[in-house]
Amino acid sequence: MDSFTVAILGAYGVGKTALALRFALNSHNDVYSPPYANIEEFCTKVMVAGRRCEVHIIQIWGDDTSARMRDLSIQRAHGFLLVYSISSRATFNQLEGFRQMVVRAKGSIPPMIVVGNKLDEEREITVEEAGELAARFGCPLVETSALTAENVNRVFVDLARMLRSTAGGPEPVDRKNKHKGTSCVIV
Ligand SMILES: Nc1nc2c(ncn2[C@@H]2O[C@H](COP(=O)(O)OP(=O)(O)OP(=O)(O)O)[C@@H](O)[C@H]2O)c(=O)[nH]1
Ligand SMILES: [Mg+2]
Repeated sequence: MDSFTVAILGAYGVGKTALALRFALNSHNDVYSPPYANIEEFCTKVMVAGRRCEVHIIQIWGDDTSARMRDLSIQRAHGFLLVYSISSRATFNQLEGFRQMVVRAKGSIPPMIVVGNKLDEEREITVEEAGELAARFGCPLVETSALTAENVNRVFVDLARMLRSTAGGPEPVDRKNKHKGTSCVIV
């Protein structure tokens, strides 16, 4: 069975824990390490394209005081969700820094998805603006609501699918091309 570690990064309060819990508690998924024990880190299993896949979820903050722990967590993750809140420009502005943090710690550009959470709230960041940033990052954009569950399952399944298709290993930094054909998934 495929097994991936997914790290959720984003500013304080964007909904990292809410997204992880919403995904894990989705009735279609099978949480075998209960999130109640440690809501910052747990495993769930999910069907991806008809095959079972184990997803290990970790959450990461931008806290300077634990930079070393943070980098170690990033290093053991395979794929990344870079989360902001569509109702908070301050959280959107921090995405670039989170992406740099990942690329620096990994030494490569791993599969990532930009996630605009709190889709149920009043919008401060347009889809176009976020789409431009995601295109610059060379990764998809998906807007979600952990409150209503909209697109939450999809964002994890999409990432798992990306990880499966790049299972040969991440692209090295020196071969990166930030402007290569970007797929921008906007819902
Ligand atoms: N309206 C709305 N509220 C949300 C959504 N996702 C999370 N929240 C709320 O936002 C607040 C923060 O959510 P958390 O999941 O704790 O955010 P976090 O990113 O884990 O926060 P930290 O761990 O403190 O950095 C909580 O009050 C959540 O209920 C969403 O999609 N819509
Ligand atoms: Mg949290």
